Amino acid sequence: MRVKQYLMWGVAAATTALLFNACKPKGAGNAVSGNAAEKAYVQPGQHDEFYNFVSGGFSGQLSVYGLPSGRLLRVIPVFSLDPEKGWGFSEETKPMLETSHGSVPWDDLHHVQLSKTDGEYDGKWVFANANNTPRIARVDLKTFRTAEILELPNSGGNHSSPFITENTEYVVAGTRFSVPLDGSKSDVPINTYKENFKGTLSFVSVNKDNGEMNIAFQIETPGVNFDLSRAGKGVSHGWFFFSTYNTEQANTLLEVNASKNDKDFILAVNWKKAEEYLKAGKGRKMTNLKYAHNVYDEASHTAKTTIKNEVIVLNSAELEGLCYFIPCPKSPHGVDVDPTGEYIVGSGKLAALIPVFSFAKMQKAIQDKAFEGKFGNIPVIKYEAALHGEVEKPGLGPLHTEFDGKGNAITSFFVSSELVKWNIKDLKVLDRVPTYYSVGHLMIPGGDTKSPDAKYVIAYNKITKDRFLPTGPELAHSAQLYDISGDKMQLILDFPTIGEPHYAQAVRAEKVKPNSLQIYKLEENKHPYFTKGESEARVERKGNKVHVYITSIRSHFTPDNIEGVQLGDEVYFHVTNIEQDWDMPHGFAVKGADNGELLVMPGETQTLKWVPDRVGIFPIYCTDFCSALHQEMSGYVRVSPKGSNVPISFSTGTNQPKGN
Ligand code: CUK
Ligand code: CUA
Repeated sequence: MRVKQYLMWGVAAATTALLFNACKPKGAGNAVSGNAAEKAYVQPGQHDEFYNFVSGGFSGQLSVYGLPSGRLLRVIPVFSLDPEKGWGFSEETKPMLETSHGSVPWDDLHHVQLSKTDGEYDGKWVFANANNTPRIARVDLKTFRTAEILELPNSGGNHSSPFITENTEYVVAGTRFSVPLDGSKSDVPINTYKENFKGTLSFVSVNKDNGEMNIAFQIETPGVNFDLSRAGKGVSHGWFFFSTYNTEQANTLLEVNASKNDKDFILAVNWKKAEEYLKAGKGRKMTNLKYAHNVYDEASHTAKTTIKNEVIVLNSAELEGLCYFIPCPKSPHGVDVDPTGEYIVGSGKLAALIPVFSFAKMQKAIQDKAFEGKFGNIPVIKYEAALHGEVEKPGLGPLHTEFDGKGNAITSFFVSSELVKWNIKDLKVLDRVPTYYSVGHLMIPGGDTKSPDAKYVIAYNKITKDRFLPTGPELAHSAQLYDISGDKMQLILDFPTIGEPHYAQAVRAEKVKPNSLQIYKLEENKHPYFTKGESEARVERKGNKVHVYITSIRSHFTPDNIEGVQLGDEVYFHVTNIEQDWDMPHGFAVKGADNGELLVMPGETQTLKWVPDRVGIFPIYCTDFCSALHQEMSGYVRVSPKGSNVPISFSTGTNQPKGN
């Protein structure tokens, strides 16, 4: 959630507003003790212990930091254009930003999930959500590039997403806003929320070998807002848990109207049961939908968009045993499952306690039919029947919980600006540290796996204020690294982040490092406009389209003199970087291209489309400092009037063009 605004709605909302105004923690200073620098210090030339994948929030991107140093290693473009990588500017990457609404150049990314095998990170992929125009992305950790983006139909916003099961069987997404399902019946008065608005949970299957995503099924639920979710694990494998708010089903002034109920719900979904119902043909097929599936093909270095039309929907109101509600005080945000899978922690933003539910007790309650009623025809389990216990007076405004694998949980508190460590069994508070300021998500490396790496916890804060040198009205958000290897949490490092960090995950470097790709092999390049070597470089006219098969290598382009282009032409520079050396990209730019530039990796082919708008000589050059003679890596394109008799010609290092 974006919690930077402090809206005061007057007396009616005074309590809510008060609760949501963050307060500066007591004793806010630098609060760092003697040996802290040593703990976060990674010597120049040495590698970090962990890769930290951090959501970029409203930047729509994902960034990668080393831990414990806090070094920024890379920004991975996902849902937004990124000039640094040419993402969305090359013809090959443009389809990745396509949706059923057309090209969407900027979205809002909140949650990251590393792929898992047997409940542990396997280092293959990172999944991330587009919050606004509902989509899930898969980033390939061989290349640190977005490999696939799947749009979700029947969704009004994709916040409770993506969260994954223990073996990456499913990547799961709950709609933030309930809306009428897509289709002809969606034009209804807004104040008919209660009758017409529905929630959906999308279960997206992931191909084990190539990662390809596909919507296996959706579950239709009563209209509520889904906020966050987690898969069960260990004993609770086969279940999924979603936090909800707005069980009041309000459609206006949610700040007040969705904060009335004393308890909202955690929705427990038996997805193994869903699979049975699906097999038994209990789903209804919805056709006439429209959603985009974008896949980046590594062999051709090219993305393709396919528009899909169908999903199968299971109705939670009709299928017995599929869904259960557990009451949870009050407007829960995070719902988090401990490493054993037995304990489910709900963090009610407006609650003065943290309820911890027991999976075993929940199962027993279902068996005993210990229900207090129904909501949208889904049984509501009695609160006490599923409750393991409550953490009393832990802090104000609990948001998210991670686990240390030693029987403890750490919860972030937005309002009281602190991290609080407590014991899962006896629910006693053990330690608390201030955050600077107003922490949102927190993260322990492996904190949602079966065996967390309890060395560090990071607070991803919403407000920075005086922590860094001022940079005008907007400050970089701050992340804070705490050592948790001892009994007491100890702050050891602040570092700025890209955009607004929400969730993040970290994995041991050894799980990712060995598979990291260094070059694209030229002999495996299947791009249709690939140029194998300089002898094949050429310029071809096809009607008003001019295709330039151009190569780059230190420190020249072939060809570098091009004539015969005319006004009215569309020029496609298909740049193949024929280097086969690690870390040797070349850039490409042509004056006046309204479309941006290119950055091309060794062995890769990327295309810049250019429509010249005037007659003249246009320089081209390499934008990435690649050698001592990088400034010499340039050339010229001549543009003549339409209908001119200047023939297509091209050359490098000679003034007797081959093309004549
Ligand atoms: S949300 Cu950001 S602080 Cu969008 Cu996961 Cu809780
Ligand atoms: Cu190639 Cu600079």
